[in-house]
Amino acid sequence: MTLPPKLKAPRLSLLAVCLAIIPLPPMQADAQQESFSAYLQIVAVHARTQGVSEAAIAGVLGGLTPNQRVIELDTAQPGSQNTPPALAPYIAQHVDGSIVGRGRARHAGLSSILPQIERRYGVPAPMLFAIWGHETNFGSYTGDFDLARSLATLAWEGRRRALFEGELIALMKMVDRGIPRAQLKGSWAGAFGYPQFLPSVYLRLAADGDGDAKSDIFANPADTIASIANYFRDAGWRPGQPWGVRAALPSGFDVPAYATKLSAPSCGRVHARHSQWKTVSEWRSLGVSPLAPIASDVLASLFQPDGPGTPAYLLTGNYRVILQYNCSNYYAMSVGLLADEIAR
Ligand SMILES: [Ca+2]
Repeated sequence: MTLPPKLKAPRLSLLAVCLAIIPLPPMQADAQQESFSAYLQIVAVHARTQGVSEAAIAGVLGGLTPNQRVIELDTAQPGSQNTPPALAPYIAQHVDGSIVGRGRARHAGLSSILPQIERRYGVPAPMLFAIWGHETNFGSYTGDFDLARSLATLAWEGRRRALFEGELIALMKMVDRGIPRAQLKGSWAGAFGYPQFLPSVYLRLAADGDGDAKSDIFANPADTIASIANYFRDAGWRPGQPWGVRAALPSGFDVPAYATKLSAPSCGRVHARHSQWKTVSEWRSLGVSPLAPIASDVLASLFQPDGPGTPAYLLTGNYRVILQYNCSNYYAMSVGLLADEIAR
């Protein structure tokens, strides 16, 4: 998802991590001065101008009340920490033998269609299963918040009104496309289905993986895998490049000496932890040795998340694609490493 939120209720991951790094404006006092029902009338007007049917507007907005729990979850987002927590414990917890085993089993179960999905989208299948596994444990939890109520509450709350109102209207467009209103359940932050797409992402990128002309990311593994692949292709995945590789550093190598001088337009605190870009051959000439195959002309940044003496990685542009799905180094590193394990 290009935009932050992909949160689900039980786990504090996706949107939570993202929002932790995006400085939020303070709660707008005036945003909630209008009543919830008055605000929904405004949303209805905006939806009409975008061609949403009256039936979908009424179906989505009818009878909604604000969800206090959503506001509590949103305002309880962790603040920015000066020192990011160590990566290794997170990886140990999120890339264990059990999720690797489930990922390999899911991969094997879809093996007949994976070659064509890899050809069509150019993304290696293990990466797609790693995303699916991290998002919803392969569909075992997708959230049971009413999406309309969550999105309307977040929009009304006002801190990111443009984002969430757009998603609420996209939800109405899903109803106009024939998705039953009752099926619109997901995370408190508005993401849903096996890959935890936001409504706008669903409208743009949900894909059909099994050839039945439906793009069902609520219950169909093949469609889920194709949809994640479509997301990755759309986000600029470069076929044939790894997301990153482990790298050996010379003793005493001064990683901070190569700190980036760029500041990323969004999600800056995540990107600021990666070094300057250099080609793999330039890194080699500095003594940095990739420990897995990667072409010499590929641009990569160096990342040693837990400091001197701990694992270091050369990250390619494809790592940034994982970050677009969810802008967190913890998320992206665990997805990349899980994909490597599933592929092994
Ligand atoms: Ca399908």
